[in-house]
Amino acid sequence: MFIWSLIGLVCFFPMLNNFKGGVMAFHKVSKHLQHVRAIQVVEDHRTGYHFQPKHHWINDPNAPMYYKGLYHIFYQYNPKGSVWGNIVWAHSVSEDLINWTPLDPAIEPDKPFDKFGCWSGSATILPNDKPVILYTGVIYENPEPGYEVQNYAIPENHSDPYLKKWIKPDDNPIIKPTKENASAFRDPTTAWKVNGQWEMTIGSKVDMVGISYLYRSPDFIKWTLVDHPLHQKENVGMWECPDFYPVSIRGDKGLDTTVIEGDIKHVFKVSLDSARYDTYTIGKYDTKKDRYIPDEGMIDSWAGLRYDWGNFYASKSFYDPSKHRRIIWGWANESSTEIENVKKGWAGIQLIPRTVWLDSSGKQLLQWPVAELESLREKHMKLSNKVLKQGDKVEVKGITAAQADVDVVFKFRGLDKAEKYDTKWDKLFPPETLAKNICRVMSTTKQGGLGPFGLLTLTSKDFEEYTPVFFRVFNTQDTKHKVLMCSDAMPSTLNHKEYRPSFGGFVDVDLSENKISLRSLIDHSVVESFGAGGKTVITSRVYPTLAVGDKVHLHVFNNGTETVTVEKLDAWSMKKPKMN
Ligand code: DQQ
Repeated sequence: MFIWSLIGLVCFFPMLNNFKGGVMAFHKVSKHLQHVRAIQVVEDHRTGYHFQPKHHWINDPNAPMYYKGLYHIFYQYNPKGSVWGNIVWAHSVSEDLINWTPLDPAIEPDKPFDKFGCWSGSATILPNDKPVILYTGVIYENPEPGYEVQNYAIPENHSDPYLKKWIKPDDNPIIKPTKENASAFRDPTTAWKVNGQWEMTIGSKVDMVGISYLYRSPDFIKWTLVDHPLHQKENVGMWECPDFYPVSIRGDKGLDTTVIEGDIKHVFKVSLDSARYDTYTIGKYDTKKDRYIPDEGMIDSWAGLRYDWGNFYASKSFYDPSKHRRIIWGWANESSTEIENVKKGWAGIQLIPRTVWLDSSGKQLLQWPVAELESLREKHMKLSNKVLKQGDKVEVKGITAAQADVDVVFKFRGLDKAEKYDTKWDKLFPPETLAKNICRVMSTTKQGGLGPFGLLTLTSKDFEEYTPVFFRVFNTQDTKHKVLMCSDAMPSTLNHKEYRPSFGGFVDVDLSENKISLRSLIDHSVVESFGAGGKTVITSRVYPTLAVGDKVHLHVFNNGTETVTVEKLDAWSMKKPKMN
């Protein structure tokens, strides 16, 4: 016991320094724990319907694709322990993105060109239905994090819809780094075709300049570095897991990566290693200059748009031709300590896959959980026209509140009571953490005007623990109103050693109908919330001590002087799918 506490202390304090944008900095390398196999799987905070293997550590989703009637997801996995290390490409398949069957790992570090790591990458489906995976291999460990090259892998048998066996041909590596970026050169994207050649991009940096190198190939095997990057940006640090794809400007249908012209815009997403979140811009792919150019007004920096304002990283999208949609997968790390992860025998989940499309404003993306998730809904409770005065909390009874899907529309009489936006916040907090800092200082217990109102998820009986997801509307001088959405882990657990960030994001929503919607996917230690139809999304990981299993409650609440009405609330218990 004493030894565990000692290790806990030693590991916990340095870890706090690693929290920058909210989640942990580049995979912490804890060699002494990498081979500590799970002796048990602690169920308390394990998710019921999110993607998880049976045990051990997972991180980035890799090469998602749809092939011969099956969805494939590969992911970074440590088969030997519950911290990052010994990474292989684990592999699962599904008919519906919800029920998953595990297969043997597809790519393992057993060749000179990936001996020290099989890191992230993507799939491209070449003509005649031929998938190819591009991934990063680490070939020396020194200096850390290693010397990174790009490899390819192909299926042994194209007629096998499970794509069980992958071959790593001996002409790998197909791309080597330059001297400048040998240890910051990873995560190749899905390729597209331009001017008769294949192109793809790889994440990198030089000093603090984030770079997305562009590579070109006539045959997918011989790749040459193009003399300019697809995109680059100073003062942002390493760009991991870039993603580059077209979105339609007419409606919500997804597009294959090979679509490069027409009524489209392009999305360029990177995972910011130094800040630990996924940020994107919307812009134009100039096929003549062969460059990506963000639209005017896009913030191309740490303060830019995010898929998710909470615990969400290393995402990857793919085009699903069977339903004409683009889907993104994202990883949510634990925010518990490594020692806790080792003790519980597992770490990391993939969030529910989200359909993604361009908002009609053209200024941001919208995201929504894939429709197939609704097949897990069972017991259904409803509320309608429930009036919430300041201080009211109303319990949503009769469902499994620890494993639920809740969809609610709040209505109010007007915006007159919205409290004044305090401009000193703009001076106090940098733009990239402005929203989350306001959420921290203006928590649910701070009475407001219009808001805070929303959901109290994962609540213990007497409110010792709760994870609130809520809105606050502010009156500002220049724009009409600022809508803030928060997901606050601060009161989520009595275990104050846990990391409990108050995540937040602004919502660019039209309130002229005096309504706003919120959907939360609640699953034991994760709350994924979609504000205003998917305009702002926030994921929190939390570890309650009392609000566990059947002791969990769910409430709607209002702590603003303006009365708020729950116009309509639907809440469902969620079934457990077949999960690996
Ligand atoms: N995780 C992988 C890297 C990637 C990072 C290694 C992002 O390829 O850059 O597990 O989480």
